[in-house]
Amino acid sequence: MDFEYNPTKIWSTLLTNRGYFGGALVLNHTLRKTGSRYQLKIMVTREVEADTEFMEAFAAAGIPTIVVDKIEPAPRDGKVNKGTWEKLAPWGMTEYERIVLLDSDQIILQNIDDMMTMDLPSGFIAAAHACTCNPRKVAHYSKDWIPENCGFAAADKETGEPGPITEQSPKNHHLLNSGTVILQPSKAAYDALIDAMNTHPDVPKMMFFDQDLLAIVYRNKWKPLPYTYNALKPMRSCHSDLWKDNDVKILHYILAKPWKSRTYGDDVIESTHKLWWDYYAEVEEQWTKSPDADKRRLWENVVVPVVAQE
Ligand SMILES: [Mn+2]
Repeated sequence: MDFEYNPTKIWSTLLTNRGYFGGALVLNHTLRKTGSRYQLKIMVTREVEADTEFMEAFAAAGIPTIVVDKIEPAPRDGKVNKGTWEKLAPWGMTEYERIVLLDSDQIILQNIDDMMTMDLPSGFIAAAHACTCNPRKVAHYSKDWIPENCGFAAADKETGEPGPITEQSPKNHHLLNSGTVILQPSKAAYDALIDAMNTHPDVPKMMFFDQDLLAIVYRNKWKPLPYTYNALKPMRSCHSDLWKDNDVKILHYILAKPWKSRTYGDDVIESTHKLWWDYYAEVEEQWTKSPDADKRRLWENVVVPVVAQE
């Protein structure tokens, strides 16, 4: 390594089990490949920490881990809405000046280090809108998830810049996707989030957990990022007038995960899986041709079982 990573600013993603590990390796690979000066540290749950072989695989990958305690809302009527609430943990990591949360089903196509220095008002987060077009007509999504109400409908088709969020905006314009989030940790911000998680009346019916909570707590306090920082793969079709392949910095494989199948459709959306598999092949080569027998064993035991082999 000919440089030291900036110790005060990191990329982070959450893993709760082995299932997304192939994704996380490809994410890390693409961060390195696009020359980031910042390090990815993976948040792992206590369950992951107890999986010795899995933890060996992180070490073999050269990816530091941060163990996070369980985070879940207080029970309401005896029921707990279980979900990815540990994605809120970084707000409490005040040893860092800035953390950029990424999802392990994302890949980085262009250097994104500008996210580490991008201007962010105190008390704000930055994220891209949620796409509420619901092109697949997922039945349990809200009835007002139709293209006319989507936040990306207000984006500038030429520049890709998001439209302003105002009180006149349709209510979906206040929704964000938490696959990419820029945040500045602070005890007060963390406490406010945890308090909202434990007390806000909407929490029991939240389908997207941290994402839904962030949209409420940070309403009018989040800076919309261009779609290029969190390009949701279906948008290549439902926002084809906005999407430019060459502008995409972060591609987000929401819904069907590329690692679940080596075959995929040749349509506008699923054909994006080829990119993931191309980068995966590079990671595979590094591990399977490694002189380190332990690394080759870990590949077989930890990665191969969670990535489609045909
Ligand atoms: Mn995701």
